[in-house]
Amino acid sequence: MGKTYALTGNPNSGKTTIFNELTGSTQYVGNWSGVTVEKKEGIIKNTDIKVVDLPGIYSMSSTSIDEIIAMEYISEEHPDGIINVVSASNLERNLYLTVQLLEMNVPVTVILNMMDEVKRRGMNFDVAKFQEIFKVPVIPTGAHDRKNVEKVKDVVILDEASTFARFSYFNEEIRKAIEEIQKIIVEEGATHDRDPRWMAMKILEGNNNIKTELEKTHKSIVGAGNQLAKAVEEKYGKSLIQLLAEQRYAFLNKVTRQIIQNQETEINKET
Ligand code: GDP
Ligand code: K
Ligand code: MG
Repeated sequence: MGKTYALTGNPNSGKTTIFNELTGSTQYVGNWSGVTVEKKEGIIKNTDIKVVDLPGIYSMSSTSIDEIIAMEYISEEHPDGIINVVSASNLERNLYLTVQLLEMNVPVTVILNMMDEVKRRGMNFDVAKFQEIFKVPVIPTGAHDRKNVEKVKDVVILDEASTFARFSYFNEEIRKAIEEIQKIIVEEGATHDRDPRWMAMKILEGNNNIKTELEKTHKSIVGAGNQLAKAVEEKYGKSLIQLLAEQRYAFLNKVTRQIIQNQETEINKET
């Protein structure tokens, strides 16, 4: 059996364009089980690698059926790799999903799309810097230049999660809370092949899917999570979801400035 890669990205990042480029005419369209959301699959041309097109999403917060489908597919079906289509011309927002994929501790390859737009706007985009920060294979591409996309079949086969310092951008209190829950998750054997640190963060965040699952079998984990989350939320007067989002964005704002030097152009032209 060949490998299976999941294709993810924000709406409008060029996911469908890349999917068509990768798979040519080998596509199969169905529905995700139980819902009427379209599920597209295909085979990467001249390989036995399957690509599953996940719904376009901005984050992994499980606030929509699309986000739930994507999160559950990645955390439970264990694809061999994630191909994350990132719009280079809307970098900071697109990276908000990328860091959350990296937080899941799964192998990620980034297709940096819309590089023609970046060039057209006169932005100076440092691809090497991007690679250095996120420690993932990066394939830059754009309209009129799709040759690079073929490289996916070689590079995603790395099969290893990035050594990117996931969670390092959260403050110490939050990291400690995550560690504490992570310890209980491991002790209780509640991971079912998912990353325990990621699960701990999701529990603190109040993720309904994971909490509902653990309520049945590992009630004490949810209890401990609620208690820790409450303490942090009361101190800051904000929800954990909000705190995590703010701290991710503070980090992404900083690194986006390192990757794109003359970023004003991006901000001015963003709609
Ligand atoms: P999806 O929503 O992520 O599936 O994105 P699509 O593949 O539908 O692309 C959204 C729009 O961007 C379409 O009009 C595409 O033709 C266009 N597009 C896709 N890739 C590129 C690219 O690299 N450069 C430019 N300029 N436009 C692109
Ligand atoms: K568009
Ligand atoms: Mg699409």
